[in-house]
Amino acid sequence: VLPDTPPRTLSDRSLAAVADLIRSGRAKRIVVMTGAGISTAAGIPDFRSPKTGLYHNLARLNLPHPEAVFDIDFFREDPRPFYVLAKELYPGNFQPTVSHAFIALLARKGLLRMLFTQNIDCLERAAGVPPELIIEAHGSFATQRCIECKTPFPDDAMRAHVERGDPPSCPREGCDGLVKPDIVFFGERLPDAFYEGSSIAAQADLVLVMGTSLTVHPFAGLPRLAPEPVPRVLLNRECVGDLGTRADDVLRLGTCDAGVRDLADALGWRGELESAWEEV
Ligand code: CNA
Repeated sequence: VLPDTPPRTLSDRSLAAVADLIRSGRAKRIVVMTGAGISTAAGIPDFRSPKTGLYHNLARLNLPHPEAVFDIDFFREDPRPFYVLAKELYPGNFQPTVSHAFIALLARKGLLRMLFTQNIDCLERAAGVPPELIIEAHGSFATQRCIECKTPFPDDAMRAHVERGDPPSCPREGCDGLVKPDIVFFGERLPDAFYEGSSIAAQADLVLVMGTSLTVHPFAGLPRLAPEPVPRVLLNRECVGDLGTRADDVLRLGTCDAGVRDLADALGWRGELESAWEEV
């Protein structure tokens, strides 16, 4: 449904108007919501893009269905496909994109209220977004523990196991549970930080949604928490969620990187953005 009323906060539904809002100081609690699409340019496939998506490529792992790689019951039966994937996605193998650098720049300028990410690649931290401004809604590879007794497992040993594609088991005597990185599998509860932090989305004065299909709940409900007429900007290949239905929504369809560069141009930050990205 397209809005039939003019925008109330923005002068028009354009990135230039969004840039004016930021430059005038009327948007200084920016909430960013991201997904796999901000990392595809780094070489990490997303889930759902046809042909290049992770689900498409998981066929070679002999899974009953692609989502099984993130299914806790399947993991108990056979953790090896997950460890094949973990080796591919493990932090350190990839460099942040200019989209990650843009979020870090917002933080450096004191304009980032919070980044909610569904990604598990830790590229936000690598780009320099301060950890206290990141809510990793689906967890990350940063820590790991036994799936049965929850005993933590050391980082350096984990890295070695992942390198070898060899699922570790619990270091505690008497427990032979499997060890899994603290990333959220299907059916698992999201980290407390997500539930505790989601009210922050309601305090945003500008929302940026980037590189997500907004199909995984409860994350998919976050953009709706921003009250009207808070502007919501979508930088994505396709239209997603209810973005575009409100009078102050701005859609910039295309790659996230092209979108943030356009926004940086409109803000007069382009040189600063490119040099920040080069320094990452
Ligand atoms: P998704 O469902 O695969 O959707 C990705 C979205 O991004 C789609 O709408 C694409 O059209 C769009 N897209 C892809 N590339 C670009 C690009 N370069 N520029 C603009 N848009 C692009 O991924 P979601 O994140 O929405 O799904 C949630 C899952 C995916 C989360 O649980 C993640 O943990 C999981 N995931 C994470 C990673 C990662 O950490 N990098 C990789 C793959 C999957």
